[in-house]
Amino acid sequence: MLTAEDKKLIQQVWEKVAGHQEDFGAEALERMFITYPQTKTYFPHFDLHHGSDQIRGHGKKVVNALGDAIKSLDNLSQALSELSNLHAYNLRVDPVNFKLLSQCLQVVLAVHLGKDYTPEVHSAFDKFLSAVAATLAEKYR
Ligand code: ZNH
Repeated sequence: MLTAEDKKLIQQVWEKVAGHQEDFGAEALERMFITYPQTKTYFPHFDLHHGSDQIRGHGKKVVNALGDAIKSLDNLSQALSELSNLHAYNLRVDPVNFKLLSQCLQVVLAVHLGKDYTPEVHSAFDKFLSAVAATLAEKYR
């Protein structure tokens, strides 16, 4: 569960992400594809070369979706309902992959936010990304 303090930290950190959605998203995806190559199998239709338009475009969508979720931290299920349907019924992404992308997102935030990515922020973000992953996976059966 996210505490009131966690929610505050997440919202504060997100102000620093503003303007970098595409860069951060693309970097997280590239890290995921290189570190966990099995994740590439979900994107056979993408050009996975460094800096490709598809990676940048998709990275931006993912980070913006997280930004929308951050506006609804008290109601993640509702905020992510459509994405949850998409991942469960259409994309059928194995939920283990959500953890892998979350890891990569954390590394990107740590690299770019430096000392602002305190252990408290890390902990809050870890809980948030776990909650997002749980929500995206809740319709699987
Ligand atoms: Zn996902 C899609 C988000 C994870 C795979 N995604 C997507 C989108 C979004 C997202 C927003 C778009 C939609 C539309 O267009 O409508 N994701 C997300 C998030 C997360 C995720 C937030 C977490 C955090 N995914 C994921 C993973 C994977 C995936 C892990 C694997 C590995 N997705 C995917 C795919 C798609 C998506 C494949 C489709 C793409 C295209 O474009 O085709």
